Amino acid sequence: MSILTKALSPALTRRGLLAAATVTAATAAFAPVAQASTQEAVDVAKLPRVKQVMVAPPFLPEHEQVAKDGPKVIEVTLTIEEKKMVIDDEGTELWALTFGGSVPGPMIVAHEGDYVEVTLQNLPSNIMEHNIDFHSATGALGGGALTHVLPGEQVVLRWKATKPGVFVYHCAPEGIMIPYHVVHGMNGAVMVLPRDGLKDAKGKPFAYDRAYFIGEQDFYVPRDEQGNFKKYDVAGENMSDALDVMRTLTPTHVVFNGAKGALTGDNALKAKAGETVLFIHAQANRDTRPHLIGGHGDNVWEGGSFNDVPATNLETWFIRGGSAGAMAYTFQQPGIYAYVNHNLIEAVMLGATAHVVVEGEWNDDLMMQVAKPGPIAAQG
Ligand SMILES: [Cu+2]
Repeated sequence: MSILTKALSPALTRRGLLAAATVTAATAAFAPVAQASTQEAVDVAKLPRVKQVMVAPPFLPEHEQVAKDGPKVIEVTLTIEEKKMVIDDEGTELWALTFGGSVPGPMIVAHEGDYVEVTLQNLPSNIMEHNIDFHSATGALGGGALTHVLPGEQVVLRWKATKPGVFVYHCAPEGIMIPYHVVHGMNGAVMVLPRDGLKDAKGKPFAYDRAYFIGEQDFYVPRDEQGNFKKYDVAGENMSDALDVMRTLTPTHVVFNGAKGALTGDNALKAKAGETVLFIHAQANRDTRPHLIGGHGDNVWEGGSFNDVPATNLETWFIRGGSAGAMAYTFQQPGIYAYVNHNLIEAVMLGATAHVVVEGEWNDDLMMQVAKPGPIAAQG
């Protein structure tokens, strides 16, 4: 605690105390576990339980697109880790606040009608108090008030997946800590599939061959007097500097999956011509406009709801800050495609670019270089 007291702002330490009070108050006032309806508790107790192993984005946990059986309880463990990360190719450091050690946190996949039972663990080595707000859940604060955990604690929250779609989850402790935690990486996504799988715009069953989770993240890294990005020794030490940068609403980095270059080069996404790929794009804080350079948004669940008919043939689509959306494209031509935030300043200068390397046989009918670059031909 002495490190904590020295390193962090008084507001932060006070939060720890407030948090304890909040948990107690919430437990006393709502007694959420004890007061769950008996009928519901019995029903849920009879359901089969499965553990879903979390995997780091851009990958998704193993899942079925069409549910084979009835509703189940999906057990998930999210371990909160405050972790120093390098967020660009210039060695810029950030003490990220993470679910599962990655930015974004891992994707959780369920089917409509399933119950998601989350064990949220706050590692003893962490400094801060955290919680989780599931946009996919129904109930006050998305579970936020029921999930405050101090370092060394865990809590178990269960919510029913009533709405099919893709949704953000994020930490939301209280006040200024909400944006601070979110823009230090503390967010992820949930996909709730309809039990009978996705449908296209005509209502026909729709399946994907691969799915990738792209979490876009805006970072606000403080600079020193020389203009260089500052480094800190512990999580939270940048608090007052970072709040100043956040107030400008101008991010220093806008990246996919935690760092500039996290999804390019050796880490590029992969696909084959003929495959249908689902791209789930989440942004917990800020609007964005994904675009696949060389492809199209064949089917786009732009607002994220799988109850809604997907938009089709979009050139660029829009993800509202605080939401996730899904786009499916069937690749027709091999090559490297860039998947970008089509604010190209953010894509190229701030980092929001991914690459998709597509294998297959080139189709001259779709595109060919008719003449190589050479001198401008004399005008006849
Ligand atoms: Cu947090």
